[in-house]
Formats: sequence, C-alpha cells, structure tokens
Amino acid sequence: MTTVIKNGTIVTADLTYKADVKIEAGRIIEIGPNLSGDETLDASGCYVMPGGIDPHVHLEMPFMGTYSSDDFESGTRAALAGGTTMVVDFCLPDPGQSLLDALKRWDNKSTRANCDYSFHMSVTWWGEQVFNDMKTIVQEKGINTFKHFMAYKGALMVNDDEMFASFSRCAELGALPLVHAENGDVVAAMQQKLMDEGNNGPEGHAYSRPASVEGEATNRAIIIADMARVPLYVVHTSCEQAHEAIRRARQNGMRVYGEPLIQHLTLDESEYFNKDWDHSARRVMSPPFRNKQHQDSLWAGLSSGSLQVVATDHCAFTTDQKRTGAGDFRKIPNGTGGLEDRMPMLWTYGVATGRITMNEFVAVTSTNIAKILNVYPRKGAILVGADADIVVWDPKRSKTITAKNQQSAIDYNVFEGKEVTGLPRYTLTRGVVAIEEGTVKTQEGHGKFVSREPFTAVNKALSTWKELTAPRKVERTGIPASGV
Ligand code: DUC
Ligand code: ZN
Ligand code: ZN
Ligand code: ZN
Repeated sequence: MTTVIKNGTIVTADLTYKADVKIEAGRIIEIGPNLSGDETLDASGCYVMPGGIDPHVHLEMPFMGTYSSDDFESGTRAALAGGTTMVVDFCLPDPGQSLLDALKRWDNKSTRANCDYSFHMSVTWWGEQVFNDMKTIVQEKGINTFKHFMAYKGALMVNDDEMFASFSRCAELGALPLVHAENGDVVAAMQQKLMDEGNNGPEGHAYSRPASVEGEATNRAIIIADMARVPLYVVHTSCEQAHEAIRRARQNGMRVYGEPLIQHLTLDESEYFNKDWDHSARRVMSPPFRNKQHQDSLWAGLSSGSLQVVATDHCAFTTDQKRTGAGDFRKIPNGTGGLEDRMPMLWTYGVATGRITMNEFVAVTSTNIAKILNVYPRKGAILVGADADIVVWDPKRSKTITAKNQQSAIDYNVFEGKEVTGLPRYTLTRGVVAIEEGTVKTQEGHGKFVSREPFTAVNKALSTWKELTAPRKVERTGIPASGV
C-alpha cells in the first residue's frame, strides 16, 4: 500500500519547494512531481513538513508526591493533534535505584504511546552502580543522553562533584549530558525566607527562582562540562542570563545547546499575580515565566541560532493536584502542559509575526532536535528513506485554544483563549494518518521506542580558553626538605 501527499509545498530546515511525497511501509520512498499511489492526501495550500519532535516531556511522571496526569496515551495523542510525531521523556530513577530498574518501569508505561518516543536517563544520585549502569544504558539500551537536576534539593538534585563525575562518564561513553539549571541551594533558602515572611501564594514560587539563579547554574554547568570535555544541553532556558552564558560558551567553541519552552516565549510573569489562586498555581513550573525582556532574548536566540530548540517540558497536573499547595507554594506540583499547542503557538507568535522563518520553524521544532539527539535523518527530515513522520500544515486553519477541546487529560490550558492560525490538516506517524482535519484517529500502542546511538565522530566541547587541561610532568631540582 502506498500513500501520496499531493500538491503541497515541502518545507524543511533548509529548503522550500513544490513536490509530492510517496510513502510505503512507514517510510518516504519518493519525492518529486506528479506522483501517484493507492491513497492520496490532498495538501494543496499546505506546507509538508517533518513532524515535530518534543525533546522534553514528563508523562505519568512520579513527582512532588503525585504523578503528572497525562500518560503516554493522552500525551502522545495531544502531541499528534498539534503536529508533533515524536516525544522524548525522562526516565527518573529513585535515589538509590539502579538506572536499569527505572528503565523497566518506563518501558512498561510507554507501550501505550500513539507516536514514536525515546528516553533521556536521569542521574539523580551518584555511585559505582550508576557509573556502571550508564555504560549499559548507552551501549545496550539506545539512550545517549543523561539529565541532571541542579535544583529540587533533597529530592532529585545532584551536587557539583556528582555532576562532574557523571559528565566525565558521558564524555567516555559518547553521551550528551543535559541540565536543569537552577541553583537549588539558593532556591531552598529563598523559599524558606518567603514562607517565614508569610508569602505562601504562587507568586512566592516566582520570587524564589529569579533569573539570576538560573544564570548562575547555567554558567556553572557549562564550566563543569568544559572541564569534563563534553558538550552540554541546557533544558528550559528561560532567561537572558542563561542565554548569555550559552552564547559566550558557543563563541568560545563549545558545543552547548539551549532549549526555550513555548510557555516562556509567550507567557510572562504577570500570570503569577492573578487574583485567582488557581489561575496562578496552574502556571507554576520551574523555571517560572519571566518578563518581556527575557522573552525578547529567547526569540533573538532562536532567530540568530544561539538557541536551537523549542520544547514544552509537558508535565500536566490537574487543578486538584495543584491545590495540594494551598498555603505553601513549595507544595504546588511544578509543571504545565503544552504538547498540543507548541507548534500552533510557535507558528502564530513566531512565523506569522516574522520573528522566525518557516525553515527556522522546522529547524527548532524538529530537525535541530533530531541532529542534537542523534536520530537525524531517520527523524526530522523529508528525505527518501526517512520515517514518514510528517505534518501537512494548513497555514489558514485557525482555532481558539480551550481546555474544552484539548486532548490532554487536565481540566485547564495555560494558553486558554489564545487564537492560533496554522494547524495540521494531516499528521502522519510512520505513514499512518493519526489526525485528519481535526479528527483524531490515533492508535494506542502504535508508537515505538526510538533507539539512539552514542556520538562517535565528535563528542568534544573544548573551549578555546587554552587553560591547562592535561597534567604535564615537570623534572625538578632543588626540592626543599619538608617540615623544617
Ligand atoms: N520543572 C517543571 O516545571 N516540571 C517538571 C520538572 C521541572 O523541572
Ligand atoms: Zn527541569
Ligand atoms: Zn521542568
Ligand atoms: Zn522537565
């Protein structure tokens, strides 16, 4: 059985041209004019683009005493409805738990996925077992990325010595370390101070995590990565201070990547000062939303290339779950949704406003991610041989975002009321139509795990500082007698 996407304009990270796309057995088999096949999908007036990849989601994640409410079924259904055809979730071992045991839990949960997925492994503690497990994870389990939390003190946070050890191990194995960069010690102290002074509302969350704690941690992680001689991927880059550290490192030759979220690009800190407690609590995530200057910095990073990726950190909690933090903002589960809205929001606020081009849109939602995570060109490409993960994007189709019509399992949407123009006409996951003109035809369990190889050719991130890096023996004479 062959399917042809006809009469569309192909938009990739570097080209825009008119051609049909022919698909067989889940892959693209031909690209060219006047193709025919057993089934035809009409793409006239549409852009035919690589399906989105969301490199940062938390589905059914055990966190802050509860589980995030979108699981691999509803989460990937939401993804497909918004044009995203692959997600990367974070496997999260409990402190003391082996990485391989944690992975078994994630393997079980993910069997319900509607689209393809991959995992990052989190390093939440350090010891010989983690050191050994990391090798198995990279060489046998198809995972080449390791996440480190510099915040969540007393829970997920790792210290600098543990981070340096893990980064060094990543360098040996050809893996890429990721960081959640916020200074967890300072955040904990600020939280306590705010609570002691009676500031227990959701705005306390934002006050306890200012941009400077993110900037400091981003810079520290970059220096540690340079010492460990490994590239670095900074998740949810939300502020100018963090972006500035990334820019500076890149200018000095380091492979450092930054990932703004669609929420930080389009929503600001005023959300935390809403009179309605629920409104503000629903928007509590880490890092918190920032002001317009920070947003401008993130947009500038996307257009100039100093930031490479747009993600969601989709980690959805219901209003009831958020209410466990009434009277103590530290207990509000951190996280917001966004999987269904990332692509339409970025198109509306980025492409339609002229901030980024269509080709840049494809790069930051798909192609750059596939390259950084080492799954290009199987994913992130419209090329013969690539998986037929494709979105047929209708730039005229519009809607008002509302929780009433969303796929996500939660009872609100942080983008409620936003008008978006630019939506999928069709979303295809490995050649199978999952979304057609707003109708959901997803198949639970269709999604497959995507194995990612270690980085072999180049896995260095040396800065050009030319400091001493390797020990050099010095032949010395005249060593003074000690202890006299
Ligand atoms: N931030 C969130 O807001 N949620 C999940 C984890 C994180 O780092
Ligand atoms: Zn995080
Ligand atoms: Zn997060
Ligand atoms: Zn996250």
